[in-house]
Parts: sequence; C-alpha cells; structure tokens
Amino acid sequence: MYKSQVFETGLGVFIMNIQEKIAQFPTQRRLNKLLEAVSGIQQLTIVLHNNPDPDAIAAGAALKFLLEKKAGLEVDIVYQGVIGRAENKALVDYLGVSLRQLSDENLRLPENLALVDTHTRAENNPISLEQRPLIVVDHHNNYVDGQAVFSDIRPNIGATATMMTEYLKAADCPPSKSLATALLYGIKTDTMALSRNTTTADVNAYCYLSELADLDAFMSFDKVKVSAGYFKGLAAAMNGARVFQDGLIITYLQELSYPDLVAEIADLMLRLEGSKVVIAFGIFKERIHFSIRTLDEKLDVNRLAQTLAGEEGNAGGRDMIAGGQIPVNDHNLYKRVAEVNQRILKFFKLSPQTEGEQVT
Ligand SMILES: [Mn+2]
Repeated sequence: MYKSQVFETGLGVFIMNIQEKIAQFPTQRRLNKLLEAVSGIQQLTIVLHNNPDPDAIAAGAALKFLLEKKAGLEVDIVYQGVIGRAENKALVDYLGVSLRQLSDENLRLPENLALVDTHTRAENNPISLEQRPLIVVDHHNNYVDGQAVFSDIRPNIGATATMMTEYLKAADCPPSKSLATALLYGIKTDTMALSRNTTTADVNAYCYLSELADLDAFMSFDKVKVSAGYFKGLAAAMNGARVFQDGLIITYLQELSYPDLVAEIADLMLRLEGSKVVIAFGIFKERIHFSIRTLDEKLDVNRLAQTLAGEEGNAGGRDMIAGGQIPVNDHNLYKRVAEVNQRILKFFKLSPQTEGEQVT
C-alpha cells in the first residue's frame, strides 16, 4: 500500500493525530506548570516591555485570554512608556483589550505579576529586582529566569506570540478572530514576515493563525495613516544619515515624536543599497533612544548595544536587532550625543574624525 493511501485510512489519521499529540507534549507540560504558578490567586497583572510592540501587545492579550478562560483569573495588562507607532495604535484599537499606561511617577506594581516579551533581568520593564513574577514568557536572552515561579524563555523562537499560540492550542482554547489577527501580526512584525529569526514553530503558528484571523484587518495595520511626526523624523533621519565603510550607517534623528521611531527608521534604512548595519538614535523625554539593525549575522549586536549605552544607559539585543536608552538632561545632551557617535566609531575601529558620506 502506498504511503498516501495509508494516510487516507482511519489508521493513518489516527497515527497523524498521535504524532501531533506527541509534538505537543512539551507545551502541555509547560501549560500545566504555567497554570500551577497562578493556582490560588484571583488577580494577576501582566507587564509588557516598555513602549510595547505588536508582539508584546498580542502575546500579553493572549496570556490574559488564556488565564481568564482556564484559571478564572481577573487579569489586567500594563506597560510603561508610549505606544507611538501608528500601526501599533491601530492594532490596540482593533484588539479592544485595555492596556493601562503606568505613569512615570507611579510605577508601583501589585504583587501578582507576569512578564511578557521581557524578563526580570531585562531593563526594558518597570519591575524592580525585588519583585518575583509568577510567570515569565519571553524569547529574549538565553537563560532560565530563576527569579520567576514559572518561566518559559526560548531565545530561538521568533516571537512571543508564537509561544502564546502554542499555549492556546495546548489548552484547547482557540483565540477569537481579533486575538488570532493580533498574534499573526505580532509574529509578522517580530520575524519581518517570517524572514528573520524564524523557526518551524513560528511558521506553524503563522499557518494556524492565518486560518482564524481577519486577513483584511491584518493587512490594514500597515496601511494606517501615520502622523506628521513620522515624516518629520523621516526627514531628519535622511538628512542626518551618514554612510561609513563596510555598510555602516549612523543617523541621528534629534527630537523624536515617539520612542520607537528609531526602530522604524533603522528597519527602513537597512534597505539602502550596500547597508549592513544601521544605528538610528534620537531624543525622547530626557533619554537618548537608539536602535540597531543588521544583516551581518556575525556582528554581536548585544555587545554593540551595551557599548553604546555605556555605564549610564541600558541596552539589549539578539540576533540582528538591538536597542537601548541613555539618560540625558539639558546640560549634557550634546556631550552624550557626541559620545554615542564616538562609541560607534570606536566599536567599528574607525577614526574619531571620520565623518562618513551623506545620503541626501
Ligand atoms: Mn518579541
């Protein structure tokens, strides 16, 4: 009997089901542990990374959905910073899940916490080192988060939305149309449409979600109107961009209308012919925000980001993406901006006098 015929029979389908179930074993175990971590509590607060992106927003909403359905919890989602990108705002509006912005003055968090798309050692979230979250689900950095009651950190996975999709499947808790759409968009943006840091798990989740999602809504996020601030930033980025040897591009955007504009610009400038590494930076609320994108797999972007941030800032990155912040004030702003430039040139072993070529 041919293999295809075997799989058309009841036995074949049975075997395929078993194979799928075996593949789900680790997720099932993780799901049980995740639910154990919140047993006996009624309320939980999910903390996303600062200036949350679509992956954090979608994965956070998925964890809320899962814990409300499977553990009967009351769950709210909070974040620090700004949801600035027009696409991300459109996603939040569409998703209809309320996300509470923590004010800079009042960062006190309740006791029962979950971190999503970030972890306890990352500096891009407001939780203090003394706080022990019940849950951490993330795909940044390669270590077990011993500080959390339950942690699932898988740095090889392209998006936290992929991990949350696995949980929903294992829990027999299919996402609603809007949640599936958001998760799909989270995977799309974190993996640059499955072209960067992508694993089979991401592709599987993507296929699964495509069936459930509202594809018109999914396509609409990238076509949403953007603010004049975006074009202002774009103009500053183009005028300020300088190209150095080996495809290094540095661009200083000055005042940012929202912090993650630097990431948007860095992604865009990586399309310039010959570019291999882009570093975009600008100022938002007494901080220099910088973003790094590369096509060079050998470049240690995390080390580069740490170098730029220096002692006074914080940074992190993985694979081909990194970012960070450096505090500034009115007095040291110019000095700090010059320092960032010098640190980049030094990292790439370029002379401090090198000026690079203008793009425009
Ligand atoms: Mn992510």
